[in-house]
Amino acid sequence: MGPTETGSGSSAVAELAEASRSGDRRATARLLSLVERGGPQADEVASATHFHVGGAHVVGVTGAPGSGKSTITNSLTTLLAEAGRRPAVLAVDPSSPLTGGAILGDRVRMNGAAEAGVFIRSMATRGHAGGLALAVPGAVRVLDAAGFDPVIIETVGVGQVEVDVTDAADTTVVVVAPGWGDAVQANKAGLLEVADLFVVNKADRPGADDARRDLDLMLDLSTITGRVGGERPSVTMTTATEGDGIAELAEAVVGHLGRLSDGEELAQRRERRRLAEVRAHLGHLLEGAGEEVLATEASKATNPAESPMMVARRLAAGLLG
Ligand SMILES: Nc1nc2c(ncn2[C@@H]2O[C@H](COP(=O)(O)OP(=O)(O)OP(=O)(O)O)[C@@H](O)[C@H]2O)c(=O)[nH]1
Ligand SMILES: [Mg+2]
Repeated sequence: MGPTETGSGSSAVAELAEASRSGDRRATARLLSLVERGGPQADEVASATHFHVGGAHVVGVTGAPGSGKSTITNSLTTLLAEAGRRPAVLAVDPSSPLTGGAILGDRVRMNGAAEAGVFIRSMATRGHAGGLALAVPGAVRVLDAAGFDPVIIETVGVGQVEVDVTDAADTTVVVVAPGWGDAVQANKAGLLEVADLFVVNKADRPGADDARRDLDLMLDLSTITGRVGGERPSVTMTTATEGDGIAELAEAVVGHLGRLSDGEELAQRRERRRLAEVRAHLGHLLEGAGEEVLATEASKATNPAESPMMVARRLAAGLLG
């Protein structure tokens, strides 16, 4: 921990936040480290960045392991950077411990984007106090306040996690590839419900057309009609390694934000996002308070004269009263 981090507390964080806003990428990286660690300093970062968010377009990219999310994110953000945007990438790895830091594969896959000036950060969230639900919105806020737009969150679709990430994004892109991660798998993983846009990647591989057909069929048959006023999610075919289809994907992503902004949908989604974050904080605070009460009243909690439920009720009433 550097001197500015341990020094005068919130003013040091405020200084970092100001430096980050004026384009100091090292300051941004340090703020992200504080968010990643969690605890009181993460709260300070939240306070220092909250009023400076500029409403970056937050795009979640999720899908099965190896489907090509990083390669797509690399090409997409390179394209956007070359078009004058200031993209940032948050590669979230829910399975690695905190000390994991940079994810090597992602780094290699995103070399091009880094060269084009895209800000790239890997974040491991296993062991994070409060978990993904707290760390991701905090990190997105830092990047938004630093002036990055869009902010792309890449997450491996390993279960509940990608649904949590959906909570943090304006636009959710689900990547499927021929073979594992095809439409049926995506359906099983609940990804059909969270997708605003689909990408069938590895279009150069045999089976890509089948994957697209399956996906189209499933989208047509399903009662799920997408989330923008009943809009059916579009399907873009890409060969990310060649950059094929990436311009169409960029158009679809930008177009989706446009449609969200036309109506109430964007505001509603952001309200839901805020609510989800408040809920996560509330849960975390209550959990912490509960542990504290238990630590001091453990003897009462183990008293067999009361049922565990009764003890919990009584302790909760004390907490909330
Ligand atoms: N043939 C082909 N291979 C691709 C394509 N896109 C990505 N790949 C390859 O697929 C492998 C996985 O790509 P990644 O971009 O790392 O996939 P990912 O979804 O980010 O993977 P995880 O983050 O590990 O879940 C790499 O070897 C890529 O080079 C494509 O369009 N065609
Ligand atoms: Mg990846």
